[in-house]
Amino acid sequence: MSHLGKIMSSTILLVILLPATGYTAIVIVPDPIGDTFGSGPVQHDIVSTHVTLSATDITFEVFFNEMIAPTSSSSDGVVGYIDLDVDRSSLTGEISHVTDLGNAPSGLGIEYYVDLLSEPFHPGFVELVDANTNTTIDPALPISFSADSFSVAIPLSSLASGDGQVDFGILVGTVLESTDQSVGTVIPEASSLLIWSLLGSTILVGVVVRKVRFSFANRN
Ligand SMILES: [Ca+2]
Ligand SMILES: [Ca+2]
Repeated sequence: MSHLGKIMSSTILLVILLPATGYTAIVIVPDPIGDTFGSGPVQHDIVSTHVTLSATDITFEVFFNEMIAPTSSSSDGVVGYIDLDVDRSSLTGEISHVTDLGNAPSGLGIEYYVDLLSEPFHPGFVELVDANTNTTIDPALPISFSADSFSVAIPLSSLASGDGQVDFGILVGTVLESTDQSVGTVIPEASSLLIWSLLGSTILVGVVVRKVRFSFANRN
């Protein structure tokens, strides 16, 4: 498939749709190709992360530069974490997996994470974990795989903030090592050029394209 993230390298695209009830925000966070930092023969390389926020769920779809598979069906399958900083404060929550196991600090203080390492224990499902207590609060979030992506939907009712406006970090790799990471947010910053409207049935009302730069300094 074609990745919008490939086309729009180094940009974030935010599209706001306003249906008659509720809303949907789609955030696309591109990631450079060839920026993996592992040393093994298989380097899972994130191309982009698409986050869809609806009235009931926040869905993460992560696209790769190569064919992938779940770890339940391949020894080279994708493992990793989706880190969630639901109050958007690094002062609360726990250190993120991106900071702990990646190649650059995330600046996140995470309250929850999705654990892809749990997928082999119940193929097709992953666990949502409370980062503060390290206890599983949802043992069966469905995860779907395409040839080059995976997708997980998290019910907002499972998160303390409930609005789904979060900072997030994606850390991926193999069972041997971490290989790539990406960090983003699902709400626009104050400086963003957001055109906002409260018109009725589903209308495209705003597009924000904001230049971003990612830094991947090696850990010491
Ligand atoms: Ca990448
Ligand atoms: Ca936090």
